[in-house]
Amino acid sequence: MAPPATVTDADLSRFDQDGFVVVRGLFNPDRDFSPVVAEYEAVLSTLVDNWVSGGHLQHAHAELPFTERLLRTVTESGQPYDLAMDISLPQTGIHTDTPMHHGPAVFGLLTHPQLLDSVERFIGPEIYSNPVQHTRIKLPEASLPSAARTGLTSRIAWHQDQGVITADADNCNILTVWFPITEADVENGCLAVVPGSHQRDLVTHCVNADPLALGQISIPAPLVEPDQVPLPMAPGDVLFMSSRTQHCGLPNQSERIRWSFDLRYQPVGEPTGREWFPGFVARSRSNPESVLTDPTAWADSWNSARARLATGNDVRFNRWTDDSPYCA
Ligand SMILES: O=C(O)CCC(=O)C(=O)O
Ligand SMILES: [Fe+2]
Repeated sequence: MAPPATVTDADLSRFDQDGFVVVRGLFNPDRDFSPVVAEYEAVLSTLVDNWVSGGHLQHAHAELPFTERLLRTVTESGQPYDLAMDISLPQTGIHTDTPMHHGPAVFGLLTHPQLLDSVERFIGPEIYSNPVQHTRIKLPEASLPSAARTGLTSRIAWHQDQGVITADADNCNILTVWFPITEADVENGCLAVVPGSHQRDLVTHCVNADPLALGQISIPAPLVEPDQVPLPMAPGDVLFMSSRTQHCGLPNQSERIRWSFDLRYQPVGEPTGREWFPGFVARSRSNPESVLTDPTAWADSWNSARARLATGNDVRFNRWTDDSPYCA
């Protein structure tokens, strides 16, 4: 068997130069993703039970594997599923019962020792798990019911991750870590990036630059740099990306599901750009007792955040006001 992949010095130089690097075969998909898939099977079963009992769906399709079952039950019910599977909360409209998912298998991914070894190569040994972390399970756009169409389930317009956090974290070293659970290719909507764009500043983002991107905060077309490169990736591969690298998620024009996680890590002690959401210390040599190892405590931290945010205290995630001429 091949030795497990690691981040090499050449990978780090490429990251400095291009603003991203893909490390192939970092996860062992069978070993590392099976518990995650099993956890999401259970989440989907609960959703399906509710859709059936609510009269939205006739057949539970319990015999199908996860991705096929999701595709069938969502297209037949027309129901949204994204928040019930996502990690982070949405930016607005949080209620006491806003769906979210914080299961032990997802916590296991966030704290996966080999993933943290790799992250350590980029940001050092004091590692904080930033609460901007999502799973995006994208149906073919042609089959996606309109009620289920959100930024988590469809294409993602061009942006820099720095543009979607608050400005207090502008000088923080936040590393985006993106990896597919299913194959991700040009047809089903892999990421595309602009190599070297991280060497420039944050550019203007608008709230409604791209009508196909549902009010996502994104870079208006004239400010997206032309050298755009798609990044097909296989399960096991991991993309490490700077928060200033221009990137987008291509539309899923296939008949297959495209499922990925995007996580973020930064050195302990810096602002996260989402101060209302809970992060945690994932690794620390200087203060090992501060490391969170209990998935239940992690889930509890999100439960508390949701309860707090549901009281309606206004939080402001969006730094953009659309007053640039580019946003007209
Ligand atoms: O998965 C996608 O389509 C977009 C993900 C993204 O923008 C990110 O990981 O920062
Ligand atoms: Fe992004």
